[in-house]
Amino acid sequence: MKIIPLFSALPIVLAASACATSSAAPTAAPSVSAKLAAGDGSARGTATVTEAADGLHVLVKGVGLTPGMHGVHIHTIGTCTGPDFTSAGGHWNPTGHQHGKDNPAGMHMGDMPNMQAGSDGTGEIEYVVKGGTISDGANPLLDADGAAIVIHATADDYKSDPAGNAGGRVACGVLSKG
Ligand SMILES: [Cu+2]
Repeated sequence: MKIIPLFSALPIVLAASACATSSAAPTAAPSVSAKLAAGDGSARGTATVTEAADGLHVLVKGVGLTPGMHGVHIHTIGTCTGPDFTSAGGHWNPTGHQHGKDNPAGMHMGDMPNMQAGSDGTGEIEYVVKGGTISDGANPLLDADGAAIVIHATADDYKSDPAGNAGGRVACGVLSKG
């Protein structure tokens, strides 16, 4: 009777060690992340950008936001100086288009869907920037001056050049590796 627990435990140990070995082997996909903050330095969430075959997979999680819709973009300079965050420049636009998916002359590569913040101040968007790369290719996200994620006070109308009439910049985070 005492030997049965030993035999039943053995396959679990073997399976666990095989798992640990295989998960360490593949190279991780290139990714960068940002901690978002308001002009007064308080936390406003996080962003991660992971490169895949179809482009950049962007996940932005907001906290402490005013309930309602907020424009969210990738801005072209990785500098977040409060309180207005104009230091982050305009939208990431390596292809030289106007703003917005509903603009016939659009859109910027940094244009993304609005985030709906709930009554608890949290919201989330997931979006794929098709054809985007982090460090490789002709138009990498992290060029010499980097890039930032910005959340705006109000909704992006998806067509007004250059910034969708989305109001002030209420949160900013510099994208960086690790
Ligand atoms: Cu913006």
